[in-house]
Amino acid sequence: MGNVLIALGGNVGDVRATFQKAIVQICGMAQGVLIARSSDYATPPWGDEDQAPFINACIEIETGLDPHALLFVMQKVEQKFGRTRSKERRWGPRTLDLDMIAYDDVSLQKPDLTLPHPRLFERAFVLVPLAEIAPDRVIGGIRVRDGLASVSTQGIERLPDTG
Ligand code: A4P
Ligand code: MG
Repeated sequence: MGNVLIALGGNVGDVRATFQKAIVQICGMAQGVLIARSSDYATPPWGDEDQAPFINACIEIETGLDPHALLFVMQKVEQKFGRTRSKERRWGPRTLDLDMIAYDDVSLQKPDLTLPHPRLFERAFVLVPLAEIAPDRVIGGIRVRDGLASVSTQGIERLPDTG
């Protein structure tokens, strides 16, 4: 079984409801078990700042799939929730974005999959939820809590549980 950290993001539609359904789908399709789920956070848009705020969260799962098979599942789930990559701009608005942050300690540089995720430590919107569920995890030589301490978390707000 592989232990995997996945970041979720979106800023179109009822994103929190989408996250709930997407997590169920990922676990079902990935022969997976949900180990941990962060809170949802409202986050200022990063990269392309001219768009609505995002909601972000992170999950930890265990899966019987290898990294590429899991990426395929994640892309299927993105599509299911209305994501059409051809109509999007880079870093622009989207219903659901799923990024594989880390898969065990696998290090991989393929055209379609880089592990760990190369922009993790630039992104407070990933580090804040990740630090909630895996503060002591070391990814690419950096402890998550130390990575978080070196970025600005301005404007990021934890959302109350929906129950
Ligand atoms: N790919 C390579 N490695 C991975 C990996 N580890 N996990 C490839 C997932 N995919 C990986 O993905 C482009 C390609 O990356 C995929 O085909 C896959 O084979 P994409 O989701 O279309 O990515 P993108 O939008 O072009 O770029 P990138 O850097 O992945 O950006 P994001 O993270 O998807 O950016 N601001 C806030 N506050 N919160 C957000 O969630 N998200 C974005 C979107 C911009 N600003 C944001 C947020
Ligand atoms: Mg992405």
